[in-house]
This record gives sequence, structure tokens and C-alpha cells, in this order.
Amino acid sequence: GFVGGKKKTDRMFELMDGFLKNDPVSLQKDILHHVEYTVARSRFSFDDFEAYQALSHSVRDRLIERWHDTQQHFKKKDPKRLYFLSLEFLMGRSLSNSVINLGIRDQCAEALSQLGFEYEVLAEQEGDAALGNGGLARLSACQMDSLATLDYPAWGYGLRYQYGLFRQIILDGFQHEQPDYWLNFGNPWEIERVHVSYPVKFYGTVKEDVVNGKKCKVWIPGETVEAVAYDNPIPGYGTRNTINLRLWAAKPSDGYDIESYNTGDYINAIVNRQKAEIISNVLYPDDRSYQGKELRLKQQYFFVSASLQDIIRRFKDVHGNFDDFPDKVALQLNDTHPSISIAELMRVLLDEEHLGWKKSWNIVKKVFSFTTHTVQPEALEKVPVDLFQNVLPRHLQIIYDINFAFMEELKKKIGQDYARLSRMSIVEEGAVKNIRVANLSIVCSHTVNGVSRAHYELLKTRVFTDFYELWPEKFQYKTNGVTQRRWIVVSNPSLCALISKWLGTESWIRDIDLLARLREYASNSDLQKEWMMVKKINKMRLAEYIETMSGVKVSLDAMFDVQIKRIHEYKRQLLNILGVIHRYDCIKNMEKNEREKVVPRVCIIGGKAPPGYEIAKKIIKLCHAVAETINNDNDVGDLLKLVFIPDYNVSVAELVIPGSDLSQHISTAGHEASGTGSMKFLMNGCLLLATADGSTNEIIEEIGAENMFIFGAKINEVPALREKDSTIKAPVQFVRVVRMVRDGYFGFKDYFKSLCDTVENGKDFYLLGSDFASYLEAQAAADRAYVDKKKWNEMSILCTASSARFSSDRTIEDYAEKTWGIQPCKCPF
Ligand code: CR6
Repeated sequence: GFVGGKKKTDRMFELMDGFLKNDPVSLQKDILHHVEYTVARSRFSFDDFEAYQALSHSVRDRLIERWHDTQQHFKKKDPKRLYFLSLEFLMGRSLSNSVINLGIRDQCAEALSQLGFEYEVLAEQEGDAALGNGGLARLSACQMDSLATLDYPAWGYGLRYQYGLFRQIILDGFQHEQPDYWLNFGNPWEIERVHVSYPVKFYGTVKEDVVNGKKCKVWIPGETVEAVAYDNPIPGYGTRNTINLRLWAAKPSDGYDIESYNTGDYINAIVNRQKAEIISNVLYPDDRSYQGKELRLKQQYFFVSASLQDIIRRFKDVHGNFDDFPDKVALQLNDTHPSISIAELMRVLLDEEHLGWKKSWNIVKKVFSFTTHTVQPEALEKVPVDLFQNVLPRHLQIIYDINFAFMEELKKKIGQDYARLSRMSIVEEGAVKNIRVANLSIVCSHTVNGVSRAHYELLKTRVFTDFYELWPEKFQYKTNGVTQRRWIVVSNPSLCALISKWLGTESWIRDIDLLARLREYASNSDLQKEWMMVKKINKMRLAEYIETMSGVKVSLDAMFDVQIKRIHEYKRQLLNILGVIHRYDCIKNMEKNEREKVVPRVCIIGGKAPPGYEIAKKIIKLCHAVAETINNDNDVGDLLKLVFIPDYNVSVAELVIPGSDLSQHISTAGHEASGTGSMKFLMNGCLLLATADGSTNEIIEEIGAENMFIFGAKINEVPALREKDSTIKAPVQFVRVVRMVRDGYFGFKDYFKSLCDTVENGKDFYLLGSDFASYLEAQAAADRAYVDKKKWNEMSILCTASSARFSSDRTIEDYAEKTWGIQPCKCPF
């Protein structure tokens, strides 16, 4: 034991030498310690990657200290906690974000430089954690950063996929997918919790039983898989609070298939056991829909079941019964993906806690809030009843019971309106019976959130009208936001320094509303000069990257015009490319003196197409084919370049966004629920060329339409335009550029035929033709504005100054207050 009358833990803390220190020498000691003992490199020869590993472990140690204190503090205070359930988190790199949030970036850089390493070079060693598809997943990551920074007692829960979103490689202009086995080189940012694991069950049958004299149902599962926790500490900025993102990995359970061992086929038994791991193997790479896939349903239930077991265990550690559950637990459903947790919580309360239907239901309907991220009714998840019956028989019963009660209640309110009853039913009748997961989520959540005001309007008037009329008070919206820590401080250090200099404080990094003060300097020529310098530095960085990736040399005087996001017909990358073709065509037909007036452009497109989405893949190929022609046309030279940036991901975005002048958000109005890319560009002083879709109208309110390039049909005009034959309204320029593609001007004539068919012959569903003229006008307006450097700079400064409302800090505060009912719980320093 310990001597000297000291408490054992105090003595232990003394032996630890207290908390780790953040001065450069202490950091150096830690880095060398990890080189020796963690990375185990021979003393002391280690390369950049090994130095990255050692640095990461040193940073991780600091995260763990704060993480422990935060969890301890939450435990002591026992506040209402938010549990954020999401099947996708697009975290990107962790090192750069962690050192910024811990406030030790400069110390790390100094420590490394004395050891002969460069911080920036090491940061580049890290691969992206790409456990998500696009906007929804990156939104989750931004929101975790805000939750930590604002001291909310929150946990994230998700799935630890072994294969993240595929890597995109381009061969001969075609997209090919390669597996992203991101854990190959280890992951210093996670902590494996071998002792935190729960059994998750599937299949089997349901039997009647009697417990304590009461009839109840017992589920006899057919398969058990173990869920093991991997914790990813999420540090807040300017606070000690460090919250947890707990991701579950599937492992074979000890009790798995004991029968097969007895058959004597030992090897096959092991091989079968190993199949359990398939559940958390791979992220579905298609963000359109996942209709009726057994593995998808298993993934959803797997992470939800493990998370709920964990949440309930934590609750029961402190509370004797479930009366307080809704006052201590908020469960956030990020889209419908985790919605099976509704049935699972109900099952646990009914079958395991024996609370009875009424009491269980009263708890369930108070804890869930649901955010939907889509406008397309066809993207709403459905699960065939047969599949459900097979994989989760007891849950299906519960859903039927919930639906029965709901239908009875509804009949009392609306009478025998069978058409409406059947639209609102959780169970879709028809040739194939389906569970409508969105309906389940709406019925059982206390709040349904949209992700922008426009999205909310569409939810009310088009997508969930029946439900809105029934429960108007349930429907809200929280316009999406992005974190300025990642999207300015980490990715654009020069801009960050400039903002702090002019505001005279760094407080805007926590208190984003301060950014608005930049407005008064928007026309100040000193700021403008410095602002332009920063843009130039970032454009240089981007130009270098473009040259390495695509071999195309671009001029820094050109306007960098960027569209980076997943490739989808509704996002209309095709409109962008057709616009580029038009520009090329115009230049080719110009006299020499006219050419002098042309504003040089570098058009940059990047994004992944879902692997099974043929048309999206053709758009990528078209981009390359057009680029091939334009970039090799010396007659056009620097007046126009088109580049496709391969393998777009979070860290590529961090490089591209700060270096762009103009960015495009040009979805057909009514299709983008919110859009979050635009917000990142806005923060980085990049002008927007956009349709009045998703969150754009709210951006217009902040910065003013005169400081943007808005074009195209409005949300309300789209349905009528679709009614008419769109080819009739397509302008001649449009017909001409499509004809060039059709006629094989860029080669691959047969291959592009079906792509051209999507916008011609009355089939132009996304209205490229009818928006084309106003698109070209907006582009021309951007050209004119770019010529007036002073004006352009002013607009650019106004973008950043007007971006406060689009910080995820604002989104999260809104959710905390209006949806989750949680309070900050700040851990003392
Ligand atoms: N694809 C929306 O389409 C929104 C994000 C985050 C999306 C997009 O407009 O900004 O969610 N929807 O709310 C889904 O993923 C279902 C997206 O990222």
C-alpha cells in the first residue's frame, strides 16, 4: 500500500507527475517516448509517418486526460445527456483538429522543428476517417465539434466500418472504386474498449411466456454477435470538455453457433464464426437509398442495440427505475437510419424491464427526436415486412402494435378517411408489404426537424403533409451549420490570423457572431490587400495540388470556379459542364480583340458517384472528355481550363475551399434539403453562384442577393415547369452544346447518348434546359464582378462576415434549447 497517510489515488496522481504539460520540451519528451515505446522504432531513426504516429499518440494522451475528467464530471453532475445516433460520421483527419482545439498547435510545431520535423508535413501523413458519404455525415462531425465546444453533455454513437467510403480512382476518365481499408496503418485516435461489449441478437422466433404472473413475449434469437466499443475522443475548443464518439465493431460472440463445434468441423466453425464481423465491414456507398438490404438492416440494428444497452446501463448505474429516463436521456435520430431504436427501446422496456405497454410507450414518445435530411419521397427508407420478420421478429410485432394504436387514435381524429389512413400507416400495404421507417420515426418522436427553412416548408407541404396537419407542433427546423474550427481555423490558417488581427481577438472561434464586425471593414483597402494576399496563398496551394493530381498548369490570375460534392443528377454537375462547353464554344468563335476581355477561368469539379449510379458516372467521364479537349487547345490557353479533382474527401475539401473564388450550388430548386458545402465556402470568403434551394435563401438573407449570383427556377415554379415540355423552352445555346456532346465532339459518342437523353426530348426532369439561360447570365455577372477587384474583394469579405448564422454552434444551441432540452455541463479546468 501507499504510505504517508495519503489517499491512494492522490499518491497515484503524484506518481503520474500530474497532468501532461504542453510546453515544447514536454511535448518533445512525449513524442520521443512514443517513438521508443509505442511505435518502437530503433533509437532514434524514424521517418515522417512514424513521427506522425508518435505525435498523434502524444496528443491522444492529452485528449484522454480531458476525456476522463469530462466523463467524471458528467457522472458527478448527472445532467440530461444527449445521445446522437448516426450511422455515418465523416471525421476526416484528427491530428490537425485536435491540436487546434487543445490549443497546442504552435507548441507542437516548435517541438517538432527542433527534432527536425515539420508539423505540416506530419499532418499530411494522416489518412481520412471516411465513415460516411457526404453532407449528412460531415454534418454529424461538425455537430460533434460544436457539442464538445459548447460543453454539452453529449455522446455520439455509430458504426466502426472497416472499409470507409471507397477511394475514387480515375482511369481514362472513368471512375473506379477501390476499397478504403483505412485501419491498415493503425488508428491512434481510437481507444479499443475490450471490456465494453454487448451481445446483439438477430433472427429466431418469439414465444409467449409468463413472468411474475403476467403474460409476456420472449424472443429466442437465432444468432448473437458481439459489439465492441471503440472510443474516439472529441475535444472542444477553448474548454476542457472532451466528449466521446463511441463506434461499435462486430466481433464473433463466444456463444456463437456452439452446435457446429460439436460436429467436429473445427475449421469451418471458426470460419462461420468469423462471418459475424461482416456486419461492421463496409459502409454503404450510395446515399440515395438502401431499400430492402438485409445487411443494411443488420447494421442499423447492430449499432442501435449496442448503443441502447450502453445508454441504459449508464442510466441504471445511477437510477433505480425508469421514471426519470426522459429527464436524463435525449435520443437524436440522425435521419431514419437509427430509427429501429424506437422498437428496440420499446422491446427492452416491455420484455426485459416488464414496465407494461402504457408506461413504456410514455417513456419512448418523450425521448426521441428525429431529423430528416431528404426531400425526395422515394429516398425514404422502407424495409420489406418479410425481411423484418426474418431478421427482427419481435421488433416487427412491436411496430405492428405501435401502428395499431396509432391507427386507432387517428381514426378518432380524422374518421374513416381510408386513403389518408393508409398513407400515414407505418405499414405500407401492397404486393410487397413494407415498413415505412420515416412514418415510424414521426409517430414515435416528439420532434421532427428539417435541415433548412425551405426544407421545412417542403416537409409541411409535400413530403409529410398528412403528419404536419395532424401534429403541426411536432415540426420544426434547425438550419444546418458547419464548424468554423475545422473550416476556417484548421483549413485556412492565414485567413484565421487575418480575421483575428482585424477583430483584435480570437474569440470569434468560439463566439462566431463576432465575425459580423468584419462588415465595417469590408471596403477598407488595407484589409482588402491583405485579404487578397491570403486568397493568393491559398490559390497557389491549390494550383500546386491541381498540377500534381491532373498535370494541368493553371494561372493564378484566373477565377477559380469550384463545384465539389457528391455527383448526382439533381446537383447538376452536368449543367456546370454544359456551361463550360458553352464558354469554350464562345471563346473559339471570338475575334482576337474580344478574347482580351474574357475573364480567365479554372473550372474545378470534384466528387464521387455512387458505384451503381450509371448516369453519375457518365457525368464524370464527360467532365474528363471535355477537359481533355479544352486543356489541350493552345488556342484557348489560360482563358479556360477544366479540371476534375479525383477522390474528393474532407481533407481535399480543406485544401480546395480556401483556394476558390467562386463556388457553385446549383441543384434544381426543391431537391437539396439544405446543402452545407456552400456554408464552408461562405466562411472562406468565396462567392456563391447558386439556385434558391435548400439553405441558400437563408444565406441570401444574411449577405444580400446583390453579393451573390442567384439564378434559376424557384422551388414553387419547378412543378409547373415540369408539366410543360422542357425542350420547348431550352434555349438555342443549350441545344447546341448538348448537340456537340451527342455528335461526338468530345468523343465517346455512343457512351454519352443516354446522358444526353436525360436532358432532351421532353425528359429534362432536373430542368437543365429551362435554367440554362439564367445560369449563363449568372456566370456572366460573376465575370463582370471579378473584373472589379475592389468590389470583388468587398463581396468576399462580406461572405465571411455574414457566415455566423451558418456555424454549427448556432445549430447545436438551437437543438439543445428547442429539441433536446439539455444544458451545458462545463468541466472545471
Ligand atoms: N445528401 C442532403 O441531401 C443536406 C445533408 C445534411 C443530405 C443535404 O442537402 O445538407 O443531408 N441528405 O443535412 C442525406 O444524406 C439523406 C445529404 O447529405
